[in-house]
Amino acid sequence: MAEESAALIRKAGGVAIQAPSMREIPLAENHEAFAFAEELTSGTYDIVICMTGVGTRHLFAAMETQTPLDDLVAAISATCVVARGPKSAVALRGFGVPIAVTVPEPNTWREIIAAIEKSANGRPLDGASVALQEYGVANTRLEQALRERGAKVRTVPVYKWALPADTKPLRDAIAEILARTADLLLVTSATQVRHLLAAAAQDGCEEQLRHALRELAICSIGPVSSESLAELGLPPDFEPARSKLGGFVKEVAAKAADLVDGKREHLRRRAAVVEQTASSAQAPGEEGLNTLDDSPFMLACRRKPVPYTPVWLMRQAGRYMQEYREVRARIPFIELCKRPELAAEVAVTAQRRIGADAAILFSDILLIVEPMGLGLRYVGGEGPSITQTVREGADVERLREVDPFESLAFVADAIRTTRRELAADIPLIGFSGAPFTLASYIVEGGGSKNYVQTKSLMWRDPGAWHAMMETISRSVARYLNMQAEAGAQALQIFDSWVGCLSPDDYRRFVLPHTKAVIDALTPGVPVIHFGTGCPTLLDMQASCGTAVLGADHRVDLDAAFDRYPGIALQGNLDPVVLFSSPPAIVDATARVLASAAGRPGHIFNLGHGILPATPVDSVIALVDAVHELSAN
Ligand code: 1CP
Repeated sequence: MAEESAALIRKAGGVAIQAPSMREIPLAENHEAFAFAEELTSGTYDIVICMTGVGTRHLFAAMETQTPLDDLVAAISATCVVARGPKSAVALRGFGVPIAVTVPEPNTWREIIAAIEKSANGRPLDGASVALQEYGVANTRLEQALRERGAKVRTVPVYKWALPADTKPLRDAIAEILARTADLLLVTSATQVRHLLAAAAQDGCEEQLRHALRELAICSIGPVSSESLAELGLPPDFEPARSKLGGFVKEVAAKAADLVDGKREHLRRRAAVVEQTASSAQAPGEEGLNTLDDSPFMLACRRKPVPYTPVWLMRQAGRYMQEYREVRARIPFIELCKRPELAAEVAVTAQRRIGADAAILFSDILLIVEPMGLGLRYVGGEGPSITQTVREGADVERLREVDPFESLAFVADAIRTTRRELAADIPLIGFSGAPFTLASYIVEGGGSKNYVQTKSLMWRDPGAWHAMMETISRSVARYLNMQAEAGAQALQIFDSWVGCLSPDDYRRFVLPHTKAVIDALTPGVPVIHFGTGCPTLLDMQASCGTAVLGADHRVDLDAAFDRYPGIALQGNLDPVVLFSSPPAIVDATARVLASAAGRPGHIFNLGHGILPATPVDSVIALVDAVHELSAN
């Protein structure tokens, strides 16, 4: 419909840059499908997993160009056929294929594995030969889970669309977008945008293109492409009332000026906020009140006077809270992190319930290890467990640097959703693990007591250690910048386990990397550098260029304020105080506030996260006490 769309745009007074981005792959070119058909009819497979309805139909259509449909249906019916969801089930039934296993909601790899293992008609996975139909996205997690259980897996990637044979018009369009000559992007299918990004990636300019695209007013024809755009980190600015091409272009034309102005205004305001935070010279309220920027938490990050001491608590959304446990009873932890609307609900509910002055993104520091090429599981809903750990130099080489826009887009989405649902004056904190704490998980494979593997690698092979830390640091910096861009007002770096190191080892093996991360972060977005159990490292942590330093309960807050005059401090009530009694909680809170002595730049927090057995009433009492005792 390129010509028709261009004509409509011109008719409405616009200039159309036409860039065909999709080529239909003829059915007869699907060689993967033919190879699969041959194996299928010769009885190679025990189990066939159909992931999507469209993909299943497309696979059959392609195979049918070479093999009679009856033979295909007979061959697949002789295997244990698994339908991932209702759509693939409908497609399979359409061909008359009996389904041995149907997978319950939410249809993730976990349910697929569990359904196969539970099914009476199912075959054991150990030693089974499994074919996995793919369409659009690879299912690495499922593939890995099948292999871990002893299955032989063959993926059958069958696609309908490829990049056009001639990509010159697409590349020309990319050049125009990069040169900022375009104002609006009209999207009628998400595949177009995927291909646009893929073409840019081939030319090594994907990141620049993403930046430029965020400056355009993005118009999406309907909810399906809007959802995919949001997943790609490019949420649309406009969607028409009806998903019809003519009406779409007409509505965009009518609103074009407003859309473009609105986007420019949004970018201008963002830049102003960043600048204002960076300079921190301006008194609040001078240039119109910015509720977020003038919230007590943000003022404290910049060491400005506050009406009362802001407080939030590490792990404020967690197992100590009934509301959280209810959500968790239904949904595995990783799924919860990957579903933006649920992650937002959990984060916002916790902030409101306890009355905290900031919310923290609901996620986990370990999600970044999956796109690095490692496996991640939370065993028994508790401690994390990582497979394919790094133990030596050769392992470091296969550690992948993360493109967060690609593989952690759900985090950006969770930030946008949470930001939308939070009150206008409640800042949202994004976060990541610090390079050392992440390295400790990547090497040990989980939590650790003595960090034997981590320290051994560090001392035995400093070259491999630094290479690993560099890969992690670059990934962390990009990840945090993505979070800031998605709408996080501040960024916390958790170095939870760094206290196991001597000052000399910290200086040699960790400090340069953490500093590199902080140096690479978007200027003007305050960074909170947190460690625990590491009072002897505090000077070096303070030297990394952070706006806010985490101080745990082992630190004398009064002395720390004097020692780091240019830095805000966050802390530092012992989390175990919350198990004592209401008067004892108030007393301990008053003591922490007294050691801060009303100096600007104090953010009240615990020394470490809220423990799971903490009574929620104690947490609420603590927040109230901070507000009441510190109010001017
Ligand atoms: O409100 C919030 O703070 C929730 C968001 C959040 C954050 C900031 C979670 C959810 N995890 C984290 C950070 C995190 N994760 C850290 C740094 C903070 C700290 O030092 O406490 C660390 C070390 C992790 C790793 C991790 N994830 C652990 C520790 C295990 C160990 O001993 O190595 C655990 C238990 C998790 C799982 C997890 N993460 C978050 C929650 C709510 C949970 C529990 C999962 C469940 O519901 O069962």
